[in-house]
Amino acid sequence: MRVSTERDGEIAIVTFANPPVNALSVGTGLVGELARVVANEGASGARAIVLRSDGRLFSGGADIADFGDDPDSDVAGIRALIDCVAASKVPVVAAIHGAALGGGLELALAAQARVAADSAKLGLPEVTLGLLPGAGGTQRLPRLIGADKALELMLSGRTIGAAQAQALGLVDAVVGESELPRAALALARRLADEAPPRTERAVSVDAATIANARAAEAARARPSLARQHIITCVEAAGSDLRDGLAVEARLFNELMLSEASRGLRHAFLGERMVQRIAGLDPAIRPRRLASAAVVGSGTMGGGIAIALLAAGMTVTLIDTQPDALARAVARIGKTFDDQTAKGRLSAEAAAARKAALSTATDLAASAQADIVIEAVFEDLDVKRSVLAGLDAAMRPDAILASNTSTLDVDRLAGFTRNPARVVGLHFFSPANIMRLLEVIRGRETDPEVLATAMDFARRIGKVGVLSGVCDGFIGNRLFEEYLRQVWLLLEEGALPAQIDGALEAWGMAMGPLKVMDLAGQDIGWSIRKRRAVEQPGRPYSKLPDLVCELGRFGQKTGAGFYLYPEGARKGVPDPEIDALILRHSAEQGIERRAIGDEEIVERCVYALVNEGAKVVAEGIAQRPVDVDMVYLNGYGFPAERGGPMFYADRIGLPHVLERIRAFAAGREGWAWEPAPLLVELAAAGKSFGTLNR
Ligand code: T1G
Repeated sequence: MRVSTERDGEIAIVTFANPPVNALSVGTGLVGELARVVANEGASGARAIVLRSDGRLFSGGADIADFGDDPDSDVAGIRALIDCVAASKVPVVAAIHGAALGGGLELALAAQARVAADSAKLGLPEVTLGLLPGAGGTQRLPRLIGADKALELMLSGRTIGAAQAQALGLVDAVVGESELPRAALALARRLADEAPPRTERAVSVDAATIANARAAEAARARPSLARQHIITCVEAAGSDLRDGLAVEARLFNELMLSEASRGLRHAFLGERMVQRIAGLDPAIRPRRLASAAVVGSGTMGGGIAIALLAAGMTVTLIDTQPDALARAVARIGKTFDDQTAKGRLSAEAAAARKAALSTATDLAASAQADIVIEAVFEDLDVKRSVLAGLDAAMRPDAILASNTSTLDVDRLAGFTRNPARVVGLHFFSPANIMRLLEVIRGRETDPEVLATAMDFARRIGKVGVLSGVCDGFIGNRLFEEYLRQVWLLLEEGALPAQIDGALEAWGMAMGPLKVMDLAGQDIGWSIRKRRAVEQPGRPYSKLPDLVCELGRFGQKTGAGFYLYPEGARKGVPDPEIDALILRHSAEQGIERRAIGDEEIVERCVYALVNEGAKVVAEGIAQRPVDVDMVYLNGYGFPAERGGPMFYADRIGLPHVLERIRAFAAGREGWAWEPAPLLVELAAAGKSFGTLNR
């Protein structure tokens, strides 16, 4: 980190730097040093100050990696810096390039004026971290752009461009990036000459605005404490600035220590941590992939093509069935046209994406692609034929990826002459929407191919998580144990609506029975049949098979564990299924009992934790945080709880272990074997987080 100052005549130019995003770090001393330099320049003859930073953006805000358990040590220093800028005896002009976000924008708000490069982005995204702008933003932004617009920006956490910021009155001038230094100096000189009064403007806050915002928040499915507190802070902005700042600081500190914010901050940092491949030679640089071929134009292949086209790649969609290709091309085009209709994508951009798509019916069309992704039917013989054909047709240096979700990537690689270039890319359906992408490392996958695949994941807007080869990789392997508890709970006394209701009330986006009805119960059925052959010793409940044997595969057949009248997407409980479950319990000789929601949640969530500890110990997942990112981005685990492993840390591993042992006395043959890693960490008083490096 570095703070420097230079003079241009009587104007001081103060520059700070803290790569990679100029986070306002208290721990490294940046914030304290910057405050000292600004105060010193203001008191030693400079007639005005230009405040700028080096690097690719002005500042990404407070250093959330720094945050501990003491808000005052983490943010009070930023508030002191911002007070120093606001109280400067000479005018301060903030020169904003790249982005000014969170505390970075709050720093700029304390300046007397702001000049932005035309490419700059500005925003107060704290709410996405379960926080609120805690360094004056809730008080100064309303004074600058009005309470209504300020409230909308802080409640949404969205960023805006420089032009929109100028239209709102958030910045005073917008110039080309190369013009920024000169424009900032000119404005600083003008302010030095005019010496306008440094009074903090007042703002009128309309009571109806506050009341409406509160009502809208209360009506949300999941009201957020952060949003409620932002509304309270904006209400306080109508009073004296000092009082408002005191309200903001108090509510910020409360949020910073909240479980929800801890989980959301873990989710933010974790998404970036999992991009790192432990032990990868730093000299290995990922290749930039510009062209792709996707083989198979079904739901997955079409979704993958949309994701790649949206990332600016050219895509050749290959399928032996011309009518399937035609349907896929129509679906892809409609996806972009719908985005244009909603104002989310310009007509030009939509046209460019559609133009970047071509089709073919022969694998030879993959010859020029940088990467080829097969998304054909999940059958070993079909995969063998397609992979061998691609291996012969592709460029020797091109990457060959399989979208398989259940097959052994090493076995698939064995169908080619060059297994080193084979990697698994397990997309989640719908592939153009779901953010998770499991990158499956084969035994022989070349490290450069891995690095390129992880970088590719980031470039197409996915959260790439590296997984080793095992049945189900990370996500579905844990999901199997989660479902195992669901079947047991149904046999022991719970019913579908109670299980789904308990887990959704806890925060899961969708209950497991609904998930399986949506995905298709037949998918689970075929996996259980395969596993019954491959792993005969593994106990399985017959209950889901009984439902499948009735041809009840879920939404797609109008009935699964729920009924879907007239193809409705929202299922309704079916007394027939309840009766089937009760009959099944009786046939198993199980005396059903009332099961509380808490037990349902503990058994299902701790099943994820326990299996997560096993996949980490086996090296299938690199770190516990990788398991968290899989569940947050692919399985609807509530972000406020940070993921299974983070959640277990927050509960305390000794307690989690104790509860698993209590459940382990369950049914014969279904005993839970607590994961050795969980036992070891609990005994040592450590957390899973200590393994996240
Ligand atoms: N704190 C700590 N580390 C951060 C960070 C931050 N605010 N922002 C980014 N990083 C790290 C990130 O983890 C990654 O680390 C590297 O920087 C590059 O990030 C007082 C309390 C700025 C738009 O919410 O939106 O201010 O993996 O890959 O794609 O009221 O980062 O390299 O080790 O995302 O170019 C509010 C969060 C904080 C903005 C850059 N600010 N950051 O995107 O790079 S709370 C935010 C971003 C606050 C005040 C409150 C983006 C970016 P590593 P990256 P990028």
